Amino acid sequence: MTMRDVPQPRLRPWEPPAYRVDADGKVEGATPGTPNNWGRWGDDDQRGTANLFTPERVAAAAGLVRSGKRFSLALPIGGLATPSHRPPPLHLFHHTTADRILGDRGMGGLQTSDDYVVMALQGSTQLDGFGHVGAGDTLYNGYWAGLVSARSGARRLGVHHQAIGIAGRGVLLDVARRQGVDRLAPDVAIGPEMLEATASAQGVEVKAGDVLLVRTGQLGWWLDLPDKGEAGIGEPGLSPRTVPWLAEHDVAMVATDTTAVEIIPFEEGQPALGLHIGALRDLGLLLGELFDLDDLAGDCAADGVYECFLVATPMPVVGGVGSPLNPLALK
Ligand code: UVW
Repeated sequence: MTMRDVPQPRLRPWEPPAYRVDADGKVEGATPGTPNNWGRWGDDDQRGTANLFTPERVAAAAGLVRSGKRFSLALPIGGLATPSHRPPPLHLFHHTTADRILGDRGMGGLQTSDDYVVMALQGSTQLDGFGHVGAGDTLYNGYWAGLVSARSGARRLGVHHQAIGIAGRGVLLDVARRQGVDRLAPDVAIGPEMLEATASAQGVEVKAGDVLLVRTGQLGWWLDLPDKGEAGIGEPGLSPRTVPWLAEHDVAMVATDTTAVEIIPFEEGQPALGLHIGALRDLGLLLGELFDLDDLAGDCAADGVYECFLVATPMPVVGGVGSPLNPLALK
């Protein structure tokens, strides 16, 4: 008896890259796409558009809180199926009060419980860190994509650099409602003109340092689907054509109620992951995914106020390339 043959993994020819990486982890001579923010906050900047959350803007945004209403824009971690191509979170317990009741005398019989969560940091409502997506072997600010390794994590641009948090003026752009639908069809690519039209219909101006919350209705639709198998893989989202518009308005973050911010499958004629590359790599623009915007949107439609104080604290995972978030919108 012999063991069955296992097919050999496919191999491709490989040549060492034709560039050098300097002692700061930068690819020498690397050029970003246009527009970009490389060097804007210093050659060693690792926080990107989070620099736009200036003390003045944070204080002004805090002043938007009038009624004291609070909305969590997070999905529950566990308990519900979540639309992600990543495995669901694993919630494990080390010991529990039930163990004690059943006779385990550990910890002197004290009735305590401890638990763990094992999850993809990109698997729920989350922030994309700058180590998450690169192109042409480069990341934001010219850092080398080779700095993110399985052994060390992101040796530059780790998500822990965002630990002081996301805090600023949140602006909801309810594109679905503006289009008169519960959910945008999966083939709808949101371009700059749609963002502009939504903002003007809502009577809200997008300003520098804002967190844009773009609602497509996709997440609520997916959560209500009795048979998730019918969902398919397509979802509406931003077109890479919005990147110059986002740069021009100098927004600090864009978050959507979809898994990828950008339209999936990618828009015809646009590069794969073009929005991610233009935002994360070129602009150092924070991206938020799977934000649950429905309750906030209902409230904004009712009172006609589409701005809020938006606060979210990324977990300081050293060298992480993303972080789960529990964003709070305060009105
Ligand atoms: C990828 O899967 C590359 O991106 P995201 O999880 O940000 O949609």
